[in-house]
Amino acid sequence: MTTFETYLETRNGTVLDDDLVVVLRNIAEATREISDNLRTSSLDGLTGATEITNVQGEAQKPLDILSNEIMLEACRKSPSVSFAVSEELDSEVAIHSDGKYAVIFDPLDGSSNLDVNVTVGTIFSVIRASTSGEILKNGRGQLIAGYAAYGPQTTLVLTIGKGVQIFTLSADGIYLMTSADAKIVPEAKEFAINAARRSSWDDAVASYIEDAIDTGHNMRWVGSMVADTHRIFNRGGVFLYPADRNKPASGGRLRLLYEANPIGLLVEAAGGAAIIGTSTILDIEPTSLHQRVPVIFGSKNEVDKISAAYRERV
Ligand code: AHM
Ligand code: MG
Repeated sequence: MTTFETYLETRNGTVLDDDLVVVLRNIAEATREISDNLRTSSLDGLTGATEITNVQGEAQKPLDILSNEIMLEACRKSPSVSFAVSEELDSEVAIHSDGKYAVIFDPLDGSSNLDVNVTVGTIFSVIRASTSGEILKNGRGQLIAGYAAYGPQTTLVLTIGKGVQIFTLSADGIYLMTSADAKIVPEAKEFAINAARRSSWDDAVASYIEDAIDTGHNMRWVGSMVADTHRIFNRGGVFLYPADRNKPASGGRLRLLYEANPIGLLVEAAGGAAIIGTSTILDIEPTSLHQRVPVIFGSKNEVDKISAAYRERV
C-alpha cells in the first residue's frame, strides 16, 4: 500500500513545492496527534465544556482548545507558514514573518458531538498569503484542502491539485492510501439537512426536500459536517445547511473560510458540486475571516436540481 510519505515524495504527479510538502506533513502529523487524544479523552478528563467562549460565541471544549493548539504547533513547525486562521481564534495569528502560506482550519468540527462519541473532524486548507491582506481570497485559490475524520477509523481526505486521495491511519500510526482517486457518485437518494429548521428554509430548498421525500430519498443528519461529508464521499447524496429565511443577514450557519471552502474544493475535485444557491461556494469573495454562508454540496445531479430550483425563483 502507498504510504502517506511516498505520496508526499511523488506529490501525486502535481507540482507541490517542497515547502508545501513540509506544511502538509506537519498537518497530517497534527491530525494523528488529535486522533490519539480523542481515543482516550474521557479517561484523560478532556470532556465537558470550559468557561471560555470563542469568537463564535460558543463555549469551547477542552478538546477544541487542545486541537487548536496542536494545529497551531504544526504551523509553527513549518517555516513557510505566514499566518494561521482558526475557528477558535478571533483573528489571524502571525507565525513566520517570511512565510508565504496561510493555513486555515477548523481544529475540531462537530465538537458538540464529542461527549456522545460520534465522528468529528479537522478541516483545513492552505493558501498563498505573505501578508494578512492576502488571506481573504476566494476558494479557487486553495492549494491544499482536506479533512481528517475521527470515527471508528481515522481517515485523511486530501486534494493537492489532482483528484482526491484518501488515507486510513494504521494501528502503527501510519497513514496508508485507501483510495487513489475518490469520486462522488452523480446521483444518490440521500439528503442531509437539519429538518428542525424547516420553517427557515427558502422555497428552493423546501421544494427540493419535498420532492426528495416524495421520490423515496432517505434522510441522514449526523450534526457533524465531516461525518456527513464522509458518507457522501462513500455513497453520494447531498448536504444542506441553507440560508436562514428568518435571518437574511446571517447567510447560513457554516463558515466560508475553514468549513465551506475546503469541503467545496474536495467535493469539486471528486466530481461533485458545491453551491450557495445560484452561485458556487468557491467563487464567493470573502469579506471577513469568520463569515458564514449557506452550504449545499454533494452528488452533482442532485446539487444541479437544487441550483435549478434557485434559478427558477430569481
Ligand atoms: P462547529 O464547528 O462549532 O462544530 O459547528 C459546525 C457544525 C457542523 O459540523 C454541523 O453540520 C453543524 O454544526 C450542525 O449544526 P446544527 O446543530 O444546527 O444541526
Ligand atoms: Mg466547524
